[in-house]
Amino acid sequence: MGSQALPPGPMQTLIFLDLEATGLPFSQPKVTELCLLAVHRCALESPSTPQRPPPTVPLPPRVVDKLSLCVAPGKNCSPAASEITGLNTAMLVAHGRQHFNADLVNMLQAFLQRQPQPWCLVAHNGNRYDFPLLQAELAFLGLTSALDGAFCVDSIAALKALEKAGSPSEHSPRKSYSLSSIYTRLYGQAPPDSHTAEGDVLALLSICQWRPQALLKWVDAHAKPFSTVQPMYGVLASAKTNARPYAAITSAALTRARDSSPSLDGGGRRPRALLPKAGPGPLPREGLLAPLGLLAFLTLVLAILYRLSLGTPG
Ligand code: DCM
Ligand code: MG
Repeated sequence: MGSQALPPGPMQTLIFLDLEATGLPFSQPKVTELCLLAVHRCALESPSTPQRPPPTVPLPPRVVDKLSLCVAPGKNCSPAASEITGLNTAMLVAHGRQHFNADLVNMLQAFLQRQPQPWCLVAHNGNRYDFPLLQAELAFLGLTSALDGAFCVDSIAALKALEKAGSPSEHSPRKSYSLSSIYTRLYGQAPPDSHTAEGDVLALLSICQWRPQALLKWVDAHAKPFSTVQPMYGVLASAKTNARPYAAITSAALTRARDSSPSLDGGGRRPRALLPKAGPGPLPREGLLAPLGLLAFLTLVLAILYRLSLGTPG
C-alpha cells in the first residue's frame, strides 16, 4: 500500500497502543510489554457512559477490546527503563514470557481482524517511538508487512492541535506534551500506573476523550498508512528478502517463523541480527573468514618449507 492511496475515509476503530521496551532508540530497544485497546469510533462520538465535564477524568467506554502482554526482550533493559517500567529481563524470563515472535504477530493480526476497518493505531509519541519500534520488531522476524492494513497517528500532534484550537492564547511551543503532562493539565491529577503499557494506554484514551469529536476529525484527516513507517533500526539485508505482503503471510509462513523450542532465556530462535541504521558497525563474521583462512594456509606452507629446509643436508 503506497502513501499515494486514496483517503481511507473515517477510521472505524481507534486502537490505542503503548509499548514498553528495554531503552531509548539509540540503544536499539526491544519490546518488554505492549498493550492495545480497541475502541469503535461510535464510543467516542456518543459516549454510552455518562460523562462529567473536565477536570473529571472521563469513564472509559463500556465496550472495548484489550490485549496486554509481557515479552522477553532477549537483551538487557537499561537501568532507567527498568526503573520506570518495573520490568527487567531476568524477571520476564523467570515468568516464562516469550520473545516478540511470530505467534505474537499472529495474535496482533487476529486482534485487528476482529475490529471494523479502517483501523487507526494511536500512540503517544508514536511517530518517534512506538510505530518505528513495532516495525523494527516485525522486520526482525521478516514479517515487515504484517500490519500494513492499519493506519496510524501520533497523539502528541493531535493534542497539540486540539489544545491550540481550544485556546490559541494559551498555546505555547514550550508546553510539555508528555502523556503525564497533558493528563495532569486536563484532569488536575497524575495518571495512574505510568510506564506500564496498560496504564499508559488508559491514560492515552482519557486524554483522547477530552474532545472526542475534534479528535476523531483530526485522526481522519491525519491518519497515515502504517506501511510508511520506517523501522527504528535496520536488520540484515537477508531479512528484507523475506518480506511478504500482509495478505500473503500464510499460516505456514507464520509456523515457520514461530518459536519452536522455547529456551531458558524466554524462548525461541534469534531470527535476525540487528543492524544500526547509521554509523560503522563490527565487520560481519563471514567477511573475516576468507582472509583468516588464507593467512592460516600461508602460515602452514611456510612452516612446512621451514621444516624441509632444516631437514635438507647442506
Ligand atoms: N524510556 C526510557 N527512559 C525514559 C523514558 C522512556 O528508557 N526516561 C523507554 C523505556 C520505556 C519506553 O521508553 O519502556 C516507553 O516509554 P513510556 O513508558 O513513556 O511509554
Ligand atoms: Mg508506556
